[in-house]
Amino acid sequence: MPPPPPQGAMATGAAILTVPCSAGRPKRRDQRRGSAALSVRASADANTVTLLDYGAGNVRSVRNAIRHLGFGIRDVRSPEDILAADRLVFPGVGAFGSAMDVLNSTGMADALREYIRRDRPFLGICLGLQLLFDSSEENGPVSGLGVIPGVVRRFDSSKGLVVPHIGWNALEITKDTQLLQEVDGHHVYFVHSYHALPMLIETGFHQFAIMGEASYHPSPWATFRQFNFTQKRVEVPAHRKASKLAKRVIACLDVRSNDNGDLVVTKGDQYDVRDHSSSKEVRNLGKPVDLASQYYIDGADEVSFLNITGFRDFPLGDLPMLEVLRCASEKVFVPLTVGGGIRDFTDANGRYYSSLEVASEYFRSGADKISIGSDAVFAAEAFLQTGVKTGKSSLEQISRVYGNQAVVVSIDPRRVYVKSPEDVPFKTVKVSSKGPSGEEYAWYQCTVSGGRDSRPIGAYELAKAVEELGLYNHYIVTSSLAGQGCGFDIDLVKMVSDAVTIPVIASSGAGTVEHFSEVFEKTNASAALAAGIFHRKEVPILSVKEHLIDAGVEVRV
Ligand code: 1PR
Repeated sequence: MPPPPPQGAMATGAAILTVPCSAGRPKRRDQRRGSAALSVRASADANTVTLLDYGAGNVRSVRNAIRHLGFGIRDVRSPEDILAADRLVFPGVGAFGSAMDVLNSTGMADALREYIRRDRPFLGICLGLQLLFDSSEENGPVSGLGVIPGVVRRFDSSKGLVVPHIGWNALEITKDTQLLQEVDGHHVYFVHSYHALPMLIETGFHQFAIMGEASYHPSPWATFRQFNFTQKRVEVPAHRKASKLAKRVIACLDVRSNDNGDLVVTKGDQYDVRDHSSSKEVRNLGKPVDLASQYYIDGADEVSFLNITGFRDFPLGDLPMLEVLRCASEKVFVPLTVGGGIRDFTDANGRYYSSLEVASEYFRSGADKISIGSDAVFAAEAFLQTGVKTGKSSLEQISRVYGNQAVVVSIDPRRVYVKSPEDVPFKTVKVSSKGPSGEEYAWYQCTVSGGRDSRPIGAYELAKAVEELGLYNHYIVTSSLAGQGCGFDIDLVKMVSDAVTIPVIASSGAGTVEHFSEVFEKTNASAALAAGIFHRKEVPILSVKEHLIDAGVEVRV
């Protein structure tokens, strides 16, 4: 498997503590001393990296990166495995509180403190960095491992900052470090709502680096290559100038079985995926893994899979779909989002599966984020009726365990024209082109089950409700213009992206490169998603990016 190019580097949140040092160590509270009861086993093989994967998310691409560098992987099964490690990688995934619960209940928290106290090579990625701090505000305050004095705070969105900070951004490197050698000057991927604030005290470690905070990045190849699990130092000039957060171009693959039972990428014309010819076959636009890999090579900033029959079939029964995800995660080194059918489910044998179990299987199979459509509508409706946050909706359950940055809400509304805003109890917009009877206004009615059923809630009300539920994630705003090629629904995307501080992905309707610059110029969308235009090879992703650069929109190239 060829290594991905450096511009695909996805390394933004790591702490490295290496090289034994006895001087200058700060006084530590008792909990920082580690457990005397833990024994030390013989050292692990020098060609082996020990991986602390506590099962909360996708570390599949981290495994791929380590193997690519020629190392074997030893999984941590017990606290003793941590103490026996020659080099430890901790790709923390999920929410702070649940990760600390697992570390405390398994005795791994003490082992980690002890391992770091001994200044053994340690690479903490994202949450694996945050957990080293004293505490986090995430669902808390929650106490952390207390290795690094300081706290983990949520970004302040009150001044219009879009939170979570998601996407490809440049780094401002303020300290020489070999680790950032290959990513310097390139965009790297961030997904985080929280940032670590270390107290400025002597840490007692010779090499101590923090690269970004709290972000998740499934394939930190370039950083891994530089970490390379050795002590070699290379001087890198500091103080590089950072660029803006890049606008993203996302390729979306609607996946389902065709009539022969093969999983294919298809494309609906306003949700209708069957050919208009007499055969009425499901449109087959290619194989999911092949297309996803091609889009990654072509420069897609993210790839989304939608299991579009998931709303009626049980997604965990769809083993080929899970296999697609596994294979794609070995070839696609940008974030993978998967949606379709995430909800509570009882199978024919009466076995109950929570939406969390369904999502967990997607994460285990390689997803970095999951997207929820229908179930988010029901959760928002229930919340608006009762005003009560039950904590039981799929959104809340999954966010609690995997972190709210891992959950995307997919809004699938249809435009309903009205003569006046007073005609409906929903937020309306003055539309840029009038309705069939000259109507000047429209509201956007949410649908479920792949556009089949309309619900008594608008896209604006859904977006606000999800935000109030405290789910600071991400919206994909699809529209009934899907597959039309006549441009994004600017009125809809503007309405939603002006209403919330959560990043919005504009989806549906792209037919030319100009449609991409238009949506970024006229709305606050952070990303634009398209399907048909890429599947039908009408416009390559690179042409979209070149056009955006010419139009003055910053993108990752
Ligand atoms: O409701 O949580 O089970 O999620 C189901 C998901 O599957 C939803 O996001 C829903 O939009 C999607 N879905 C279900 N049926 C279809 C269908 O087409 N028959 N896809 C469908 C509709 C269209 C997008 C499309 C973009 C870009 N969504 O997936 O890729 O609109 O299209 P374009 O660039 O070609 O215009 P749940």
